[in-house]
Amino acid sequence: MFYEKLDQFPESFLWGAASAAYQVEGAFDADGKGPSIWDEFSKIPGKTFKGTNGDVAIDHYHRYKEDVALMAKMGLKAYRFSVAWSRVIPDGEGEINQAGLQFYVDLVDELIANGVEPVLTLYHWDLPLALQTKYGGWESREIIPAFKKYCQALYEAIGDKVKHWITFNEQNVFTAMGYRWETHPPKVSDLKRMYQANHVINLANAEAINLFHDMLPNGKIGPSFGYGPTYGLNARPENILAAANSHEFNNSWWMDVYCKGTYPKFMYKQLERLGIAPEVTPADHVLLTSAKPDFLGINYYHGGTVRENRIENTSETDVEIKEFSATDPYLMQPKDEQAQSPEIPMFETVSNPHLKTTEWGWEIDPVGFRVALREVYATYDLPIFVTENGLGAIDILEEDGSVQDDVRINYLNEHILEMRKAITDGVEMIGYCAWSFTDLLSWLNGYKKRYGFVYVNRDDESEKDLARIPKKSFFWYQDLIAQNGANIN
Ligand code: BGP
Repeated sequence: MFYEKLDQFPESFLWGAASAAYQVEGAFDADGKGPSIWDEFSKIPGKTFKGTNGDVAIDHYHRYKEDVALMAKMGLKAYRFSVAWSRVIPDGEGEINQAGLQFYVDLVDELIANGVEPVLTLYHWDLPLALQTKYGGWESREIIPAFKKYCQALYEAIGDKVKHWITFNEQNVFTAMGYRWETHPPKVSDLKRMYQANHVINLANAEAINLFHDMLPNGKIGPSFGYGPTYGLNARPENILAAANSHEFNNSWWMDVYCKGTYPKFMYKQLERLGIAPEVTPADHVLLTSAKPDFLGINYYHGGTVRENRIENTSETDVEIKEFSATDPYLMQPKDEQAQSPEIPMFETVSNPHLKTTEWGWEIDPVGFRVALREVYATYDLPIFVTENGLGAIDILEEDGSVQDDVRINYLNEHILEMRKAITDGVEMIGYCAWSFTDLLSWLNGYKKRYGFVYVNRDDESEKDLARIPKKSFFWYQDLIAQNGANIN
């Protein structure tokens, strides 16, 4: 679709940036906080890049006022952050730790006082360790009342001060990494258990949404999903069918449950055939269909390209097959002993010959962003909040104290332009949070892979002085916000 002139961004559009508790806060045992599964996992030798962890991270817990002051200076309209469950309820289900809860109340107040709208994520992967030990984490339904209690504590303490709430961050990613690929806690490699845990999370998500609507009828709540469009390698009908399979496998498996309360049929039947489908009781069905999100959070990094499954495909052999990558949470490709995987008969993931990649091998696909926004809006008819999008890169602090991150500026510019086109197409959007505001800990890539508008002076070996230094992209985004994106053409 070509336009002579693009629509303006809505006046109320929330230009934001995002983070997650474990990646920024540090203070891992301060003021009564209990351990999370990440506090334990990151200490296991060989599990994270150079053994990095979030013990100190960028010490946002102690420096949040300085960080919020920088947000205000930038003119940021929204800041998405997550709450560490074990800071609020150290063992996940017992007494509330008032000091931990107070940190988030103070953060929210500080943001509001500085004209920045807080956007709160309830769960960004740092499950209280006690719940993992006691119940086996998300594999047990016994965790659901604990999650509800935690949500209730936040709904009560923060209430209408936060308008947009996120339930789960990238359920597709943390279940795959944690229960299939063993690259996140609880380091399980078992598909049946993965789909079971995923189902329990769906139930917890539905409970959290229903409770929210009861307690805070003026607020908005929804999940944040790691969405990527799936392309067929070319117009071969077999490859188009493979792309449809991949779409169901990678996207609809979660999005349909969030929005319609049911699992997509072809994928469910495929899992049943393999004996790994989750058990859905009639009561589950009632719960899942009763909980409706008010908007959809979309995290966009890249999609994937597929061709006909490797069992039937005999004609196309000259393309590059995607290798399994332990640090790319999206569209991983099973091989060897993982070959008994449900996607083997469905599709095969290949490199896209039209796309360049980042230093970490992630495809750069701004048009895919527009495709994603349109697909989601056309299918589910809910407003979209982009809750993550950004470029991980190695940034250099120059001798003159500047960081010339033009590569990031180009990346964001191209993606925001496609978002503007999607709005012109007719997609209803609430806002856009770049990942991330400051540099922060990458789960598996330490402090080397940076995303922020603000450089943080630390590396994998040393905390240095943790100084905050605005990068060139900081001033670029500041200018963009001041013009409400009118300069992005
Ligand atoms: C998303 C996560 C974020 C963040 C981002 C970048 O999947 O929700 O928490 O980590 O990816 O990922 P990475 O740090 O692996 O490059």
